[in-house]
Amino acid sequence: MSVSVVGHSNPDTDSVTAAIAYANYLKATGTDAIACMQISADNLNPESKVVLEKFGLAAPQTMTDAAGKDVALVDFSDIGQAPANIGDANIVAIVDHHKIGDITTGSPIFFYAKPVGCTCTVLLEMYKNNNVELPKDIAAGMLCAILSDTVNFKSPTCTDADKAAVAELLRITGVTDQDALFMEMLKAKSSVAGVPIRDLVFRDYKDFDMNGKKVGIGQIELATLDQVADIRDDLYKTIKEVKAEDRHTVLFMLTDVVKEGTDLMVVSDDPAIIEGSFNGKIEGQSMWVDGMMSRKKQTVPPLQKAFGA
Ligand SMILES: [Mn+2]
Repeated sequence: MSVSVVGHSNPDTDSVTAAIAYANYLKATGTDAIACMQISADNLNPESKVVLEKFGLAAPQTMTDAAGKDVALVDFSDIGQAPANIGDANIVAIVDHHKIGDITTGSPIFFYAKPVGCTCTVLLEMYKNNNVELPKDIAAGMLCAILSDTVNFKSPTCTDADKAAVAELLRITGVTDQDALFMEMLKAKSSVAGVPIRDLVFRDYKDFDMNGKKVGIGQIELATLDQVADIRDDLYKTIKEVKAEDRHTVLFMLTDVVKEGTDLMVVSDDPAIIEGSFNGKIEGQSMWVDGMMSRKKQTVPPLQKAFGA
């Protein structure tokens, strides 16, 4: 049985290209493998679509049920992000760059994780350490994944290892303009044209329990805030509705990747606690937070502290 290599649910470019890159690695080292993802190709996010098309990579095969399969996980190790029936699968390997999740195994497996910005950075190291030939098209996919996960090196999750991996992948692929490639991906990713407002709010959204208060935080990354100028009022109206459902606070991060900051839309029972968390003043619908790029690293921790969670 070949190994199905699969990334997390609602896959991003790292989960898609890491599945392709690790499946190729396994095949090159004598284990039959297939790249998979938990959605159909039609439902790929716009950024990954552009990446696959641009470099002529085939979309991974759809796999939503892991029962009875040999599987390798990339870019996650949480049951909640796994295909259905992961408990009835035979997990043979995990390659990741997140905190260790709640997946357990009945026997020893290959487990390789590093605190770097992207799974593809870890995979490149594996290719190099084991002298496995890396095809140009797959290298290009890996390059895009690192630029995406690290927001072109601007995310605080980016490490020197990610930068070194990008330098190496630029050399392998012959891509000369890293910033232009990133902007092309960013424009695809941040395109809001024709997207229903509620879908936009929930495209990258998480609820958090902060000391018993439900706090929702959504984020979209933009090449410029002008992209949402026409829909700001509709966005605000929608997050007010989401807040009214049962939440203490809803924040919506309009992150300007070029200016490296976030226009933070705020609807809260206690706006002062939000202002205090980020040392700013809400003017109208939002407050500008200079340098805020990462929900995980920069938005959630100060809030948790302020809420006493
Ligand atoms: Mn990742």
